[in-house]
Amino acid sequence: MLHCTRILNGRNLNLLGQREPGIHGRPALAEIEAMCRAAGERLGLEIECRQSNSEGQLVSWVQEIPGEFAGLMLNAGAYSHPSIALLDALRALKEPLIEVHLSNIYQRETFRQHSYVSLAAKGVICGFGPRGYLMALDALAALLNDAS
Ligand code: CA2
Repeated sequence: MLHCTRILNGRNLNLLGQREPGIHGRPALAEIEAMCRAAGERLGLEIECRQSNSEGQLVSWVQEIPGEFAGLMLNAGAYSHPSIALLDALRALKEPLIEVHLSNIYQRETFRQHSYVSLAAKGVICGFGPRGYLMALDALAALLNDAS
């Protein structure tokens, strides 16, 4: 069974690969998305990837999940830490959400060590760089297969 899965990347993740490779890794977002699509084929997930720097746009894309997608993987970037709007949208979902961060947010500034997204997530993967996206897809595929 093919499960449609949305991958959302938030604020500044379009800059990946351009600066700070020590924190976020070297690959550009397009390369990470390509890795995810390839992994999706192996895992029975049809992947759709989107990125926005706008909180409202991310909220709208989350609101489109019911009826269209089986699950969501989200790296909201800096919106993870302050966005109650995003949390409210995520809490309305019945579909599983996996939160991903490239960096280990618990080793960074205290303001990054709290994520509102986590309150709505089935699980969180952080600190493994781009590989974390693949780990999250693996987890999502297992959850969706268990449920079907
Ligand atoms: O570790 C993560 O994945 C983060 O979500 C990345 C965000 C950061 O604000 C979160 O606290 C943790 C930053 C996204 C990318 O930022 C860049 C900025 C300049 C150059 C390259 C990437």
